[in-house]
Amino acid sequence: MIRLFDTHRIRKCRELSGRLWDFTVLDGPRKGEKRRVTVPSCVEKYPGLENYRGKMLYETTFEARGDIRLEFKGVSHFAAVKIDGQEVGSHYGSYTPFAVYGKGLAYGSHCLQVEVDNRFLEEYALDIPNDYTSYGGISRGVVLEEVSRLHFTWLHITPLSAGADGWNIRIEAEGYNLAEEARDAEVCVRIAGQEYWMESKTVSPGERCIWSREATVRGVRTWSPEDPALYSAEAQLYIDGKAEDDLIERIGFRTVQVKDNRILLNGKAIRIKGFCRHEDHPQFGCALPLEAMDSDLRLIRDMGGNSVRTSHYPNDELFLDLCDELGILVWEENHARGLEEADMRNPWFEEQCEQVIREMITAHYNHPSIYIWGILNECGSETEYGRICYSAQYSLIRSLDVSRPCSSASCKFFKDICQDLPDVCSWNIYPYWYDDETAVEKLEKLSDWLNGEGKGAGKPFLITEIGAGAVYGFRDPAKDVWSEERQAEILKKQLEEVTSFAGCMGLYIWQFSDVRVSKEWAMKRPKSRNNKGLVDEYRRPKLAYQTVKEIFGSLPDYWEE
Ligand code: ADA
Repeated sequence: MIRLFDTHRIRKCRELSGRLWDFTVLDGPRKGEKRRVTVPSCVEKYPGLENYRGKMLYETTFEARGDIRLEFKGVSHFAAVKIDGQEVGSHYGSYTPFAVYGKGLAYGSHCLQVEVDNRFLEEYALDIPNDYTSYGGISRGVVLEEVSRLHFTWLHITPLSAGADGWNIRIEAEGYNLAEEARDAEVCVRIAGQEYWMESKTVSPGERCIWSREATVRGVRTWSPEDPALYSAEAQLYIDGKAEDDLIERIGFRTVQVKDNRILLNGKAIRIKGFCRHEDHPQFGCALPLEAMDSDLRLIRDMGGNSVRTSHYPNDELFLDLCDELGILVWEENHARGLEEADMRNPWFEEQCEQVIREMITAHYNHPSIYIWGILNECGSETEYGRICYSAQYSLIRSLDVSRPCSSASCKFFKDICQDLPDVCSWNIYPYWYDDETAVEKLEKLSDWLNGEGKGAGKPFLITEIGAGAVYGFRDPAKDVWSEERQAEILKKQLEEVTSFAGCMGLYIWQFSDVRVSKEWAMKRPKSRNNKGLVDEYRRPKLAYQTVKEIFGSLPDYWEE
């Protein structure tokens, strides 16, 4: 399954995932071994390849004719794609979609080959041994589309404001012309039974062209966590009066603003009760099926959560579709965890970060659940070189989307020199776990500093990580380190202190579930897991689950006026 709604009525599409592909190991002692594997999936889930790092080949066949567009929702982490033996494109970046084209295919069966590489190499700057697992494989869906020569590549709807006549929006659509000659086209977008025509444009060969206008949509409900009302926006592209192509997006009408130290959702100050979540499961690696994603969200809801932080990379669109439907707010971030100045100086680093940001925002723009863009978790924000990267990436975000604030989770405290750059100041803190300072002491010091030398005055303040570890099933009256009792006790103190600190707009608990870590991290992590989950890797609740449920359950979703 690719999305929770149909994205086309006119364009012929089918899913190439959700079935078995041929798989060949290309490196290591099992080189040459062949198997049949499901796509999407992760190589680490194929018996005997649990620790595989290397190249691998995925192959399948498809029937099509003419021009095709293949969209890969996520390949971890490098993909080189061939159609009938011809290379048609390549892509680095596990967590964002990309498309390749096959032009003028003859009627019949065609061979698709995807060579995937999950090695840690200098040219893959964002993937290093880390406190989570960078899995390998075609880990998200694959779609085959038979496209007309001039076709849509994206459609963005920006809700601007709710007025007396309805919601004021901006509509933007991009078309791409594969033809050798120019094409004249008109675009019409239909939302909630209303039609919005855009001016006719001539699109030159090989050109990408953007249609844009503002409009008012009448009679629609506002999207909110309490009433996550969704609507389709259907764009059609007309050539000589005939609809040749279409693109359907699902949208919600809501605004996000930052004002007077608060984050306003539809004008009301939202209180974040959130969880950081990795895409990780012992049975599926990062390729969680829909049902497992949904059940994670149900647990988050059960604990009283109203938000998820997609630490530390953009998430599967199916997960975001679920959040849209369930009214769960999302902090979505680019792919980078703990990359210090030396990592940021990798010649590929900045370009690859910017590519993730561009692909993430282009693909996920319409999700009403995403209320903030995050970048560079715990990277080198205390260094001059780091500041150049932070600054460039915030500028890029603002050039692509002015309708959401942006932020970055920092652990650099008083050394951080980047807090004047984001819209929201966000901190990862672990009181009573990594140090003995109380949460209140930390928050007071940080907030005083931000209001002065730290240059974050007037901005909302969020805790983006807080938590403690426990090994599931280790019960211990002495409350020793890694016991469930200790984790529950620490979480209670942390949450009570943070939620009673009026200057803090909310918090994200680190983390929803235990996750597998790279072997280089295993000595610091019992069972080779980051054990700060409120549920273990199989989603079995630890004692702290109930503690969090009681505290989150007693707090309203909005701050009083
Ligand atoms: C950091 C980091 C997380 C995780 C956490 C921990 O704050 O952002 O990815 O590693 O620490 O468990 O220590």
